[in-house]
Amino acid sequence: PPTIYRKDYTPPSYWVRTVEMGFDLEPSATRVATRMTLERNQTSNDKVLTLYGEELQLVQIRLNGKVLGTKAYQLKDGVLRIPTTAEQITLDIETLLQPDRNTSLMGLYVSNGNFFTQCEAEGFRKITYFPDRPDVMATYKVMLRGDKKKYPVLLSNGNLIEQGDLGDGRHYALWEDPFKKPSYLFALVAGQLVCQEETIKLKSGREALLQVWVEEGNLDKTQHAMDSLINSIRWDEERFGLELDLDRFMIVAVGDFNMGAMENKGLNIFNTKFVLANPRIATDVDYGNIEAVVGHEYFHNWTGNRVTCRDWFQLSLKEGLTVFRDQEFSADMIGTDSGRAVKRIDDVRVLRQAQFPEDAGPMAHPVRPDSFVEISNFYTVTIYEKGAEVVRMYQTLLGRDGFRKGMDLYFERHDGQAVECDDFRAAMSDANGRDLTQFERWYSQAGTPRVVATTVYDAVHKTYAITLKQSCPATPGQKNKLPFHIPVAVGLLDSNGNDMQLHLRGFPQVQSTVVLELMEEQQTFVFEDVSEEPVPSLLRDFSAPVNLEYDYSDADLAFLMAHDSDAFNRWEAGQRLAARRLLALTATAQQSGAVLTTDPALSESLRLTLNDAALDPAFREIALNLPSETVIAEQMDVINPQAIHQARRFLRQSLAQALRADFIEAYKANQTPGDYSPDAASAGKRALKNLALSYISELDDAAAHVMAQTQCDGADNMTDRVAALGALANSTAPGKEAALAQFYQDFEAEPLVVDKWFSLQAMARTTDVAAVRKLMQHPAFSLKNPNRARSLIFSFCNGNPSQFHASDGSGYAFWAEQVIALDAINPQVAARLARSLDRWRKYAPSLQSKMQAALKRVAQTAKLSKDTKEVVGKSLA
Ligand code: B3K
Ligand code: ZN
Repeated sequence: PPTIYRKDYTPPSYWVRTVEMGFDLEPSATRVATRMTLERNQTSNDKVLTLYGEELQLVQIRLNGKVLGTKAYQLKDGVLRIPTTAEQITLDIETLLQPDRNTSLMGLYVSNGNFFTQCEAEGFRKITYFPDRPDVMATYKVMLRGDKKKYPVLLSNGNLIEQGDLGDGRHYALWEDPFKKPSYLFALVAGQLVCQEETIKLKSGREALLQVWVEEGNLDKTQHAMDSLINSIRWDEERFGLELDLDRFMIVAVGDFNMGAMENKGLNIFNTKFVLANPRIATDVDYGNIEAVVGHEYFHNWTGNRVTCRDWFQLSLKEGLTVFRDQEFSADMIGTDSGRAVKRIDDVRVLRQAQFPEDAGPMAHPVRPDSFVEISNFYTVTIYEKGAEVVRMYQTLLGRDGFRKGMDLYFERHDGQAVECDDFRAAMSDANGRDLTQFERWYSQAGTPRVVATTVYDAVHKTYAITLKQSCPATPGQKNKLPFHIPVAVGLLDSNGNDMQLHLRGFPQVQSTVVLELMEEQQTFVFEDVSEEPVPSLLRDFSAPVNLEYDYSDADLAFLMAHDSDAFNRWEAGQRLAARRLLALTATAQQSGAVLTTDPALSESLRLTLNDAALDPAFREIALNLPSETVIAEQMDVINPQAIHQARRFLRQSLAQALRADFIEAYKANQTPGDYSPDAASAGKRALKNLALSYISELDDAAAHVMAQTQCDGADNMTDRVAALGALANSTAPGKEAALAQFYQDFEAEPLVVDKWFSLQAMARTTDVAAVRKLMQHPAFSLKNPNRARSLIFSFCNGNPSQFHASDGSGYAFWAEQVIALDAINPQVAARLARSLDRWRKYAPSLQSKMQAALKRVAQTAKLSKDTKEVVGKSLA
């Protein structure tokens, strides 16, 4: 398959002005009639109109009313070329689709008897031939026709203009979207659905109808999504002055979906996982995710839809920005400073857990990639999460008001346009009179920068010098990197643990946190009037997506853990201390016959945090969580998954022993009696309580078993139930099998909970490949449903490293089998799973060779999708 390059971008030869579509919905044969009016792009010299189509049965093409014979166009490899230079064209295209056989879940497909679409990035071409590229924007009018009993609800983008009966049991609905949009934002939904609705008044006084559509029987699970939508609308009005531009905004939940959700104009389509919630089936984390994803898709209405991407290389223009917006939204919804910090820590954890490894592996790519084979493979943590960090850095550099000015200018300049990441940077720069030329490198250079800090205190002159030195590892196709523009937020703690007032040489302002701008390879920043040697608090609030190294002593870290006014760095200090300990234990565990030993200093520091009533429970929970096996793995030259697992388990067990009484106390003190509420304070208490349970359960003794069993039996909400079941699943408790069976029986009818049941078993310590294979035999398992495949297979391959990396290579053989099986069903899902062996070169040679063999086995499979081919090809390269 060909590689597409950013440098090859050319504007389209024709603009599409209007699109009218008629759908005759039948699962096995849907007829689509499309009429588009096109206008020649005066700046183009291309004498051909180019359209794209995939897996379509072409019935007829008419140009200005005349049927086109096969000699009047060229159709090859999904590209339809019509030679023409006419100024205005009306093109009619009729296609025939088989939605019920569409298991890729791209284009038009059937899920549980209902019709849904997914068009981003290039799914519209599975519906009709079209100039399916984001810089071609048109207004759409859509006529849906179908059986009235089977498809009583007919939805598309925009406003409902007309509906009625057709006779012979069929009916129709006509929809019109007043805003011009790229084809990737087209959507239709048809089927047996019901909705919760609400009318709200927007800031301008206009009214808007909000609906959340679900299958019958799920109406008791829509309130939280509706609340989240209303909160999102209010937040965007307040924070960015952006109002909903439609009279009607719909969210529809579907059980078969490739990713989280999709921001189709006025008709967002969601994975059920990010809509359905009530205390019985959803955890606190689910509630938080639903709020974030509802917000994310809603915010796309401005950042993505009103202003969209010129080409798919600019994907982070909308995704990085919209993730930043949803992160800020979630933080504001919690409201407290400490809650904001916990949210920030959570986001950074995701970055380190998933994006840092990506940036260091064979699929590393810049936030604005230079090339791709299959764009679906580039909906990555780099585009999304690192992209959000890049947007956050503007705010760090320009301040909140400066950032807002930049946003306002961005919309003033580009509303209704398809633009580039550079346009966003220019708006930020121009609105603030700031030179952001060098900042561009965050978009063009891949890899996680490394910043090494060294300090010198001069007691005579009372100066404190911080030298920062940056570098960036080579990534595929990028050997040498130029210096980035890195905001490094810094504070200095005096010996009492208080923030010093900082006098940075050359800067008039005195503050307790200063943002140093590192622009050269190496720079020294000097603070004056520093009365004693401070402990530096570096990269506060994680002000840049870099690896910051500084030679802290254990005592420094314990001191920062106890005193730093920056909550992020309090957490960070604890993580550094724990990572240091885990790496040492891992090194020991690799020597045969070695004995692992405990570290009283670390447990004492953690005890202080655990028992510090001045800290929010949510913060204490996150601070007591040790760095994950994946995060530790990334810090090793050669990864040994079993040794890491052994070390981490040992440390958890020894903490459980040392702090048992404290954990029991925390468990008791953080009960949440009364009706369940997902608010941040209650969720934080549950999180700390369940963290205590999970530590106590590491001891795997009778008392721990009773505790977990009691909670499992008595829980009145999913958060507590699943936490207790997880503890049991990882134990040798006598009631473990019965508890698992009971859970399944109780929630058999709730697919999202059955997913949890699979996932928790997939990640349990004792679950090996054989056990996963056995679970695949369960009647509820299916490879066709992405959520289900993810819950078992992905959870095992990505979430159970010590078993997946079994020394006999059985995990890899299993992985290859599943990638191949999935690829025949759903290339996007398969290509995601294919990423699990990304880091194969970092393992010991004996494992490496087995991983390489598995990768080769996949690569050599006949009829592999280009999605999976690109991933395994790059891994092996
Ligand atoms: N924009 C969609 C992602 C579409 C992925 C297509 N493979 C969801 C989102 O980011 O909001
Ligand atoms: Zn998005």
